[in-house]
Amino acid sequence: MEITKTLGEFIIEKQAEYPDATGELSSIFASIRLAAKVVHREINKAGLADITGAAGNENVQGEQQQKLDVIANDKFKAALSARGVVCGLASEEEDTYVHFEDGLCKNGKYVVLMDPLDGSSNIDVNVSVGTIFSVYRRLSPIGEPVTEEDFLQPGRAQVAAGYVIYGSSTMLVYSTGNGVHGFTYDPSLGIFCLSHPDMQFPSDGKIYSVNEGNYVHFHDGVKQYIKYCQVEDKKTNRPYTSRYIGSLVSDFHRNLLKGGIFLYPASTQYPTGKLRLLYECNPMAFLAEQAGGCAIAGVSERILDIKPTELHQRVPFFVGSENMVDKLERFLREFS
Ligand code: AHM
Ligand code: MG
Repeated sequence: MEITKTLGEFIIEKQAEYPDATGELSSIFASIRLAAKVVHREINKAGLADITGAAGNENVQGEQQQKLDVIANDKFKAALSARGVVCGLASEEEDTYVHFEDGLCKNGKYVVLMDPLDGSSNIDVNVSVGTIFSVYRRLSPIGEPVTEEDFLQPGRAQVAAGYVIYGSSTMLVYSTGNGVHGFTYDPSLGIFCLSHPDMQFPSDGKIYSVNEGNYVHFHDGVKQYIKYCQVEDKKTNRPYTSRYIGSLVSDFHRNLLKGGIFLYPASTQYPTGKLRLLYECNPMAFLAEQAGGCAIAGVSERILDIKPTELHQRVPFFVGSENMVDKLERFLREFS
């Protein structure tokens, strides 16, 4: 890969387009970039845990080995609290939101919500996982402690969102509301390089991603749509291909590049869906819409318009290529 631009250079260049920019958002990206590198390093030696001591066991120094999702949470929290720009964090790994009280942080304008290591059950079997993040401007007055309201904003209010995929390569993909850009990590140089400028969801695709093992638990509209994906029809390129990794970031990333739809519907097991609105669905929906795709929770229910009511709220989640999501929505409407 020819290195044209690093993530740091790209962010500075973008910042220059906004004369009033203070550099605070760039500073948040610097924190995320740094923590992502550390997590990349930890994930890549995860297999060694079996040799050096698995999570929950003691290592040779007599210290407890931490699980990787806890490590990732700690690394991102430390990086984000170090620069005085973020005043609070809500994470899938924390029971409630964290207020960064120290020094400059209380004057920070932003809150960050994240899933530090999504799909972490896949680590033991060497399958890709990801970090998902989302940035909002705080609503509470600067200088005061953050409140839950700062975190319960609709996804539409996101200032930035993105993910890091720890896959065959590690990549950081993000948007600040001006398109979606992807950077591939070169571990030998320790830098993220612009590799996927202005990513666009193909408007159509032929991949559907869903845990079909749960088929019997789905509602009729979803069942009928899955059948539609499987029926042969040359004009519409069906049957579609089924691809499901079980790591949201990886399933989303593949569909973004190739065109497709990801479904995590409500079911009898998960009556309101499994995925978390604030840490998983909102950031992915923001990226999807920025890339010309769609994200809905149901008929006429765009993810980004939902007003959250609790931090760990779950919602049904359908995201992907515009025409595929439209088609699904028609099935949901017809068979509701
Ligand atoms: P996690 O946050 O506990 O890792 O769970 C989220 C993951 C997503 O990455 C993935 O899309 C989904 O759970 C897979 O769930 P299932 O195994 O039920 O198909
Ligand atoms: Mg998760």
